[in-house]
Amino acid sequence: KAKLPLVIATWHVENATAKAMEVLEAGGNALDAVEQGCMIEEANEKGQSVGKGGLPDRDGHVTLDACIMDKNGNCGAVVYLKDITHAVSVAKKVMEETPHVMLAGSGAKEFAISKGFEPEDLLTEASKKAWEEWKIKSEYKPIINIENHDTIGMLAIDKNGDISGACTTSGLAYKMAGRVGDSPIIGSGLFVDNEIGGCVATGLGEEVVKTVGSFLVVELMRQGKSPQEACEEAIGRIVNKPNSNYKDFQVGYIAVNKKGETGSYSIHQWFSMTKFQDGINEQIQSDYYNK
Ligand code: SD4
Repeated sequence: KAKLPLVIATWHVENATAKAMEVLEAGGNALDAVEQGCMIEEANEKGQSVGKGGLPDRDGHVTLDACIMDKNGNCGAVVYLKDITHAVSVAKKVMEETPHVMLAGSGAKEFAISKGFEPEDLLTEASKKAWEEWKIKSEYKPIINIENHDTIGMLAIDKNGDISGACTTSGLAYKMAGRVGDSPIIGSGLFVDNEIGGCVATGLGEEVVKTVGSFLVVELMRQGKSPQEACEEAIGRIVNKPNSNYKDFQVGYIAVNKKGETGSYSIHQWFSMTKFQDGINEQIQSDYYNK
C-alpha cells in the first residue's frame, strides 16, 4: 500500500513539492496543497514560464493560463490573465465563488481584483531582455524543454486518500497575442477523477489539446493501465499520428492513480517529475520515446 500523503509535479520543483507536503502533513487537503505548491513557482521570478517573470508573448505581454480540479470533479480556470501573479489562486476562486468554470482576459483580471488580488507588472527585467533579444530575429519555434523547471502541473493525494490537481503557466514563450494553451483546459492540461487518479501535462500545448491528453491518461487508467502505461500510450497518440513532427517539440505527462502509484513519460529526454513521498523529495528522470 502506498504511503500517503504524496505529491508529484512536473519538472524539477522541489521547493514547490515541499510546500505542498507541508500542507498535507499538517492535515491539509490535496486541493490546498496543490494550490500552495504551485504558488511557490508562480512567485519565483527565475522560473521563466510561469507567473511573475514568465516570458511574454510576441508583443511583450505576459499572459497566464491556469486551472485547478478537486476531488468532487469541480474545476476552475483562468486564461489570458494579465498582471496577477497567482493565476492558480484566481482559478480556485473561479471554482469556489462563481457559477462558472473559466474566466478569460480582462474579465478574469477584474474578478481577481474584486477578490483582493493586487495587480503588478509580471514582466521582469530579465524576461524583457530575453524578449528584446528574441525580437531581433523574431523566429517562432517551440523550443524543447525550454520550460525546464518551472511551468508547473501538480497532483496530490492527502491523508484521506483524496486527489486534487493544478496547473499554471505563462504558456509558450513568444506565442501569438491571444494564444491559449492546454494548461487551463480541463481534460487537456489537467484532469482528476477521485475514483481513478489524475494527470497533468507540460510541453507544446497544441499537441496536448488535440489529443485531450490528461483526460485520456485518466481514462486509460480506468481501463486498468498503470499510470506509467497510460502516460506512454497518451504520448503514443501524439507521436504515431500520420506525419507527426514530434522530433520538433516536447510533451510530457505525469500521472498518479488512486493506489498512489505514479508514472511519467515524455517524447524527448530530460523531462522529469518531482515526487515527495514518505519523507523523500526527489527529482525522477522520465523515460522517453525518442531514443
Ligand atoms: C503551453 N503547456 O502553454 C504549456 C507550456 C508549458 O512548460 O508546459 N510549458 O502550451
